[in-house]
Amino acid sequence: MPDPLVIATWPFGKTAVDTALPLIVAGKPVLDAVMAGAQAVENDAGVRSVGFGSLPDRIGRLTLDSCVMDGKTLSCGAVAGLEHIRSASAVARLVMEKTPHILLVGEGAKWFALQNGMQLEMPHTLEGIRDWFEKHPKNAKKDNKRAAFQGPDDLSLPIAEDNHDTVTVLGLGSDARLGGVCTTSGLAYKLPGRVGDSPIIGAGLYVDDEAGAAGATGVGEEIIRIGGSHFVVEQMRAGKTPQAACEAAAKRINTTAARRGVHPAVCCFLAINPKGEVGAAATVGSNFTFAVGRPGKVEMVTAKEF
Ligand code: SD4
Repeated sequence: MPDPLVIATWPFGKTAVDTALPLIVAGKPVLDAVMAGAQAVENDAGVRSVGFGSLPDRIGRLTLDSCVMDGKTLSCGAVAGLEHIRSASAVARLVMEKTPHILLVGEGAKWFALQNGMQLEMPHTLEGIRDWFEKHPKNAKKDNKRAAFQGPDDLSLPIAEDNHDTVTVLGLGSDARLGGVCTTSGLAYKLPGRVGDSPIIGAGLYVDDEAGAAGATGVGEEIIRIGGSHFVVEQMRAGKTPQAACEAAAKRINTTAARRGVHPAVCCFLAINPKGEVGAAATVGSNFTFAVGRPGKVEMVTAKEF
C-alpha cells in the first residue's frame, strides 16, 4: 500500500497540500481531500490568480475555469467561463456527479450552479479592480506604468509572474486511488470568452489509477496543443517515471514551438504515479515551484527546466 501523497502547483500549493494531506491521512476519499485543498486556495482572496479576487479579462469580467477527475472510474467534470460563483471546482464536481456531461460553460454553468443551491457573489476585490484600471492601456500611459496589453486588438498573451497561475492538486490515497482537481481564473487580461487548458480534461488535468495523475500550468494554448496532461499520463502508462514523463512533455512543448517558429511559452507539468513517485518539469524561464506533501513532511520543490 502506498503512503498518502499530495502535490500542488506554485507557492500557494502549500496551502492546498496542508489542507488535503491530513484528510487523506485520516482516510477520507482522495477526491474529497484534493477538492478541499483546491478550495482553500480558491477562498484565499490574497491569491490573485485563482478564484475570487483574481485577475479579470480585458473587459473587467472575472471568469473561472476548473475540472476534476477521479482515477478509479475516470469520471470527470468541468466548467469554463463561470462568473459570479465562488468555487468553480465545486461546480465542476457537481457536473461530474449530477449530469451525464463533462463540460458546462458560461451562462449554462452559472445556471446549473444556481439550480444546485449556490449563490451569486461579487467576485472582485478592491485591489483587483484598482490593479485592472492601472494596467489598462489608457491609464497605464498616464501613470507611466506598464500596460498589461496594448489595446482591444492586441492578441499577444501577456504572461508575467504576477498575472497567471493555476492551482492543480493531485493526490494518492493509501488505498492506491488517485484524484485531481485544477482551478483558475486563467490568463489575466485574456480576451473575453477565451478558455485555457485548465477546464479541458486531458490538457490541464488527467487522472487514471492504472497509470498516474498529471496536471499542467502555464500558457494554456500550448498545453492544449500537445494534449499535455493526457500525454504525461500515457507516457507513464508506457513505463516512464513521472519525472521522465513530465520532461517528455516539456520537450514536446519546445519542439512544437520550434515547428511554429516561436519561442517556447511558459509551460509546467507535474505528475504522480500509483507507487507514490513524483515528477515535474517546465520550459525555460518558468520558475515553477510546487508543494509535495507526505505524512509528516511538506516541502517546496523547484522543477527542472528544459
Ligand atoms: C490558462 N493554464 O488559463 C492557465 C493559466 C495558468 O500559470 O496556469 N497559468 O492558460
